[in-house]
Amino acid sequence: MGYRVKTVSAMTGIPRPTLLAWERRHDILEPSRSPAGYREYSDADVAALRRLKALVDSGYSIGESVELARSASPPPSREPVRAPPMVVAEPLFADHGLVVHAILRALLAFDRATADRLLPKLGQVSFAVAIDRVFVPVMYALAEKCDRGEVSIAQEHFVSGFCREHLLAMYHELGGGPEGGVTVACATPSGERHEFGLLVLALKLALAGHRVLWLGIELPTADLCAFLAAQRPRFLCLSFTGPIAKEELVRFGRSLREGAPADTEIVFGGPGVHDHVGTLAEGVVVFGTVAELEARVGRAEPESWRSRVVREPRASG
Ligand code: B12
Repeated sequence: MGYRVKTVSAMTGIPRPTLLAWERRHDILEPSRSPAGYREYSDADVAALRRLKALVDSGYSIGESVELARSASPPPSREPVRAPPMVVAEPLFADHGLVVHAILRALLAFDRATADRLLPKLGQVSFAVAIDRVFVPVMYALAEKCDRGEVSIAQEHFVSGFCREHLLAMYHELGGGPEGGVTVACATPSGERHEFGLLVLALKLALAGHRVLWLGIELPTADLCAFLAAQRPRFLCLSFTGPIAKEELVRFGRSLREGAPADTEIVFGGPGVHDHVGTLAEGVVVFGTVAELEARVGRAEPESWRSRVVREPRASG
């Protein structure tokens, strides 16, 4: 025994005519019929309709929602399925997992058009949500596939290039964060081309109101030192993905320290230096997480205040 259309409409919040139109036009469900010919919906049908409704509420057209649900779900079983207990209210964008899966799937097939079509809906969520719930999960899902040897180099470049492009567009839109905030320069050292983690970090700092100078990848040490001496940022953040021995890291930290102004804190982080978390030398520290770094930068005094203190003439006595 299943649910009648009126009940399903009340359970899902989809008006009866809309539900019947979706069913007719998009071939989404095939409810069974009672002996008297009435439609009868199963728990699985109700669950599927709820997912579609959540996607439509998030801004997708019904056609896109159906495409998303199809690309992310296993083929529907003909057997009646016991659905999980009902959830009364679906939070907005509840189905971001579907979006992540569908975007990755499209990109792995080099189908940028579909991935782009799915992304504009992100206009409805904040940058922070887009980073944490879409781009980072897409990259972690790619990383897992990479580690299992399931993706080609071309696929890896295509997916990471797509994410990088969108994150850099966010950085551009934020203007690198407000003038007068604590200045944080971000780069990777020579030989390190992985920049995605650093980009995430840079965006989070800019979103938190700090001033981020994005220097990009593979900065030679001498150029970094010249930059630090001239620009005097409050923090320099370097990201390491490839592993590096502690002694070498300490040596590198010290050489940067010698070339940097005394009030620039040097911060290292990333998977390559996770084993060395802690203070490496005076003014050189390895942080394990972006949150720790955010907390540290948050405690530093704003640049505008610092420059006032430095530049304001002293009252003569
Ligand atoms: C994407 C990718 C690439 C892209 C990078 C694109 C780009 N523009 O960034 C490209 C194609 C360029 C690339 C190249 C290579 N890659 Co690669 N790559 C990856 C992949 C799939 C994902 C990495 C990623 O972006 N992760 C997602 C981010 C969000 O995570 P994350 O970096 O850890 O960052 C988080 C934290 O660590 C932290 N964090 C990061 N930095 C910092 C800094 C500070 C200060 C703080 C506080 C925190 C912090 O914040 C982030 C958010 O939480 C990984 C797979 C894997 N398992 O990781 C391989 C992987 C990292 N690559 C690997 C290798 C070997 C290479 C190559 C050498 C391959 C080759 N033979 O050419 C090259 C060259 C690398 C080089 N010279 O630097 C290996 C590294 C193995 C190792 N331990 O050395 C991995 C693990 C793949 C594997 N299983 O073999 N790669």
